[in-house]
Amino acid sequence: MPIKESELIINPDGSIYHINLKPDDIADTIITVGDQNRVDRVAQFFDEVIFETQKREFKTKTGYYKGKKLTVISSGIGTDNIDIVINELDALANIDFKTRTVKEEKKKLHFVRIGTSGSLQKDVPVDRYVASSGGVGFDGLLHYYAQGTDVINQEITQALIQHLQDSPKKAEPYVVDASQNLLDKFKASNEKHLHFGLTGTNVGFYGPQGRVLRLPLSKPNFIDSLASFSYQENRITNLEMETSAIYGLSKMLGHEALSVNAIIANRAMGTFSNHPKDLVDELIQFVLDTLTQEN
Ligand code: R1P
Repeated sequence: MPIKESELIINPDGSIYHINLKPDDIADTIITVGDQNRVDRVAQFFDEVIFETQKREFKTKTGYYKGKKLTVISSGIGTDNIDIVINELDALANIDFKTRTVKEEKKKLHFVRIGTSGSLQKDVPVDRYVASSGGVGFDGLLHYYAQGTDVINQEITQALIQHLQDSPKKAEPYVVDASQNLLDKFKASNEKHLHFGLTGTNVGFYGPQGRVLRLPLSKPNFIDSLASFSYQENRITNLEMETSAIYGLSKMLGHEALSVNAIIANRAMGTFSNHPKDLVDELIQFVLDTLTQEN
């Protein structure tokens, strides 16, 4: 049965609804960034850019870095945008737009998020990087998909639920592991500024990440409880707003994903980086070189 026009929305020029891309516009390795200006900061390192477009916050450039074809796309902020970006990129790779049917042979995409994030741990200071061994989602996204429960790391999820006795309503967490292949590649880099840990993802920047400006929190201890969680060698190192959804959707769709974040704030110390832009540029260069490294 063809997928209905209301579900798979194709623009008159043959591109998919929100991200405005056609199947041939993307590489198999796709870098996602939150900030649309970061697309240019990634593409400045490319040897050549062969395609670019933008619609809303979704800006894309495809090109070559050291002979490897890469796409970089901005998602904007939040897991709601990630639902759009990952589903639409997968559709470009795995749905035949002419027949509106899922292709027999599936293509595996490799997603690498280059983001910014706040550390929860004193020993993961600002100006370091964290590669997420898992995404800890408080965003609820995976609960809407039938395969959600299949891709969740139940052991860590249950340990975390037990640990978080008093968390905000409707914030039942889920934990999804990173792609082991990509994680191993980054471990092999032996980069001294790179830490590994679970990354918490939540639906807001202020209350949901325990920040108070004028509005008090319903559960003031929530962030401290995240910081004090440990299960075997796992602990939550940092918080941001996309990783859990990227990991969950990628796993359900058969893709690989890794999220690497520049630590620009340390919540435990109350500090913020003096040079966040340079830090992100250094992280971009590191990620590009690691992705093009032969094993
Ligand atoms: C919040 O300031 C935004 O920055 C972080 C958060 O996840 C959120 O998207 O990541 P990016 O710098 O990739 O956008």
